[in-house]
Amino acid sequence: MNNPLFDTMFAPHLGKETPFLHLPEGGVITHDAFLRRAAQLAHALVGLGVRTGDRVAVQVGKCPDMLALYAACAQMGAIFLPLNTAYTATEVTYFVSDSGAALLVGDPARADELRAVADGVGAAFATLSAGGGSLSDAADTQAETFETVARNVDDLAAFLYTSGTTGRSKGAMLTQKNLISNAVTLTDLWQFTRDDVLLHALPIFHTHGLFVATNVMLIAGGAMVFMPKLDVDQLIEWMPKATTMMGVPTFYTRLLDDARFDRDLTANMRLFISGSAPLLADTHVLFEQRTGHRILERYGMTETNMNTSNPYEGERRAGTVGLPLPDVELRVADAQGNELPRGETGVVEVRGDNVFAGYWNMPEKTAEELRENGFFITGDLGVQDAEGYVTIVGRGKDLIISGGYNIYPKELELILDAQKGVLESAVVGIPHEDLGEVPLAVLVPEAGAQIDLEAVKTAMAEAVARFKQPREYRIVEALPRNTMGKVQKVALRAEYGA
Ligand code: MLC
Ligand code: AMP
Repeated sequence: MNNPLFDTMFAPHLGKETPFLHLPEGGVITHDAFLRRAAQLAHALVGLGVRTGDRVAVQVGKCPDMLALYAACAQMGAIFLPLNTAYTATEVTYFVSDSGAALLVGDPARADELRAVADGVGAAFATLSAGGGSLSDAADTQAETFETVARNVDDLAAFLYTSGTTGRSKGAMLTQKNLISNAVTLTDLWQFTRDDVLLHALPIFHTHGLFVATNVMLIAGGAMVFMPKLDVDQLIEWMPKATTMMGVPTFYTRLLDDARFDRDLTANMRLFISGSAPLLADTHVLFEQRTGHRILERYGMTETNMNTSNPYEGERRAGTVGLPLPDVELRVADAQGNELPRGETGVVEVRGDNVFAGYWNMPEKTAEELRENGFFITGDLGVQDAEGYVTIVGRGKDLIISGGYNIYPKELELILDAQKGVLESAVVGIPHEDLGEVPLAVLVPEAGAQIDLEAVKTAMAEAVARFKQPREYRIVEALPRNTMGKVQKVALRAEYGA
């Protein structure tokens, strides 16, 4: 194959007038039309000076052209780097600068702010949105075919930034092989075919919405109802015309909160898949009682794509993330990497074609998490039972997952510690009915100082996306510490969690 990613996922659909994207606001984009658009965008990227191997950073709202930009990058061998639309200019500056992106594509509504970001780090800038933008306009007049650039399975296809326990985000480098192998495995395991219609209400800047949902549908040749965001009314309207859905647990709890969501409404559906955060066993049970469907839970992460899945045909066990995928080796190990016997709790490690190539420009971070023998240390604590089912029992890494978005306390603590009057801080996740967890900040004032909480919140809002900002603040005299002097987050969670 010339370009394995493009040739596996996209090229087979050339000339096919079958529906690919159903747009809830009206209209359908066929597979062929989508690919013709991708070719136009590839020409437009070349026109902006983007070359094979360059990073293309994209922070735009979910729209067909953004997805076509992913296909365009694949066809021309550029590295697609999607960014959460909630990120502030400060956050985007870091990603564009750290990745050395050649181009930043931003939303026209934030053009001034984002152009300044690009200018500041020497990247080109263009706009794109559902309503158009300079990149869309440039693409409109281009040829609808593009000569696919030859690539290798080990060439990089995408960067996804993932925050870290040190507070500094790391660019996870994903190769063509990583994406292809996982998508092929999942399509087969979950029995996706060209007859499937997937309800797609996830963002497309993360693994879940982009690589799990979209890549699987591309391999299968099916269609997606391409919704801009989660909207329960829209899901309910489209459910009778769809066959499958993928979502984070919040999708399922919100559907269950709606009386219209029942057995009749889901009669045409064959599969509901959940992941990115723990699905409560209660939600699983309630869902089955209401609809007769057992949610299929799977487990993965940015660096590895998907690692485990409950079976399609066998028993889907509530509270577990299922079995290791057919081509993924999974072991539960101690901190030194010694494999533990089945039934014992330890750190989940995985190895296979799904595992990323390392963190961009961070060889020491890569070496900390990726063993020489190829096993990636997920940082998740798990246990595997005699039949192979894996249960994630906690996290060895200090991480909060809110509505499927990751929040690393360290990133927030560094900001809080730098505020006037703050001696030190700790951020912990507290339970939240809708989002699973949300961050709470505990602040200790310097001796004799007053903390101006409004000023702290303003500084936080300037620095990080809204979803990361602590929902609550507490000011205390001292943080609980163990005898080693380490802050006891367990104690803080116990105190404030209720
Ligand atoms: C939105 N808000 C959130 C939030 N999403 N706050 C905390 N956590 C979140 N996840 C805030 C906004 O800032 C805003 O704040 C308010 O909520 C309303 O915004 P919204 O956009 O209208 O929210 P809503 O549509 O309700 O979004 C919630 C959500 C969404 C859960 C539907 O966050 C979502 O689609 N999450 C999916 C994330 C995902 O795809 N994760 C996969 C990662 S990949 P205010 O104060 O301004 O009102 C991965 C690997 C794997 O983890 O295994 O899949
Ligand atoms: P991310 O870094 O955004 O890719 O998030 C990956 C993390 O999400 C994993 O390391 C897990 O902690 C968590 N995760 C993903 N899927 C599940 C799941 N089904 N159950 C529990 N945790 C999950």
